[in-house]
Formats: sequence, structure tokens, C-alpha cells
Amino acid sequence: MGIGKKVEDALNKQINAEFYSALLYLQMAADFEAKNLTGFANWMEVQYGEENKHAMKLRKYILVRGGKVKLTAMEAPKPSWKSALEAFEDAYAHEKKITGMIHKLLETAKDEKDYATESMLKWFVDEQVEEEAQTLQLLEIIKGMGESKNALYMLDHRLAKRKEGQSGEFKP
Ligand code: OFO
Repeated sequence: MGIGKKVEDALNKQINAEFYSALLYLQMAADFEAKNLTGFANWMEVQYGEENKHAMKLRKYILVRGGKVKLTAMEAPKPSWKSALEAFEDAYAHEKKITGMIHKLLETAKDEKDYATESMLKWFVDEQVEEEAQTLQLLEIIKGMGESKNALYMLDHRLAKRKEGQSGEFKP
């Protein structure tokens, strides 16, 4: 069964949002690197890769369903952040927004009785639980560090260990 226009449009919008997430985290990575926080930069680069995979997964799904992929221009992320705290506040707020979008997309699929899309989106619903948890966890840790430069560099050291394909869940 082909894909309906409403679901196709909503999926395309989500591809765009996932690519924006990739762009946002790649910009944060550059900003951290410029501040010599290379572990934070590494974490963000891995996250950039994750977001690209999310976008590509949706892109492939549209194509498999015989739909049309429509990429669009994106707004630019802000160029820099005052602190790691500000960056992770933004990252967490962004992930909550993305969760909302996924839920809305799921509602559209349900309304349209598109069971295949509904089933595919379950992966994204679960993924967003992890995406929110990992950014919130790091946000809380950073908040707890206060102004301590030592704590910041220790965390930077830990974040350098995140590898591609690994969840960003931070296990002390
Ligand atoms: Fe694609 O999960 Fe983050 O944005």
C-alpha cells in the first residue's frame, strides 16, 4: 500500500528536523573544540552521526513505501554557546521538542490508519526516551559541577570515550 500525502509530508518534515539536529550538534562540537573541550566535542560529533542515522532511516522508509523524499533548506543553528551548561540546556530543550514532533507524527499515522508507519515510529518513540535521558543526565551533572574547572575537565575526559554507535548514556 502506498503512502498517503499527509503522512509523507509529516515524515519529510521529520527528516528535516533530524538533519537540523545533526547540524545543531555539529555546531556545538565545533564550539566545544574551539574552547579546547575536545571530549565534549567528541560526544557532540557522535551525536551528529546518530542524528544523521535518524534522518536516513526516515528517508529510506519513505522510499521503500514508494513515497517522495523532499529535502528543504534549514535555519542555521546559533554559532556558539556561553558554557557547557547553556549548550546542554539547549540540547535537552531540543530533544524534548523532537519528542513532541515524533508523537505528533505518530498521531498523524494513527489518524490516517497507516499501520506500517505507526509500527516504524515505535523505534523513534523509544529512541527519544534515550535521547532525552542522556542529555538530561549530562545537564544535571554539569549543573552539579557549578564553576569547578576541575570537574569540567574530568567530565571532558570521560566524554572523549564515547564511540560511534554508542548511546550517549553517561555511566560514571
Ligand atoms: Fe533524532 O534524536 Fe535527537 O534530535
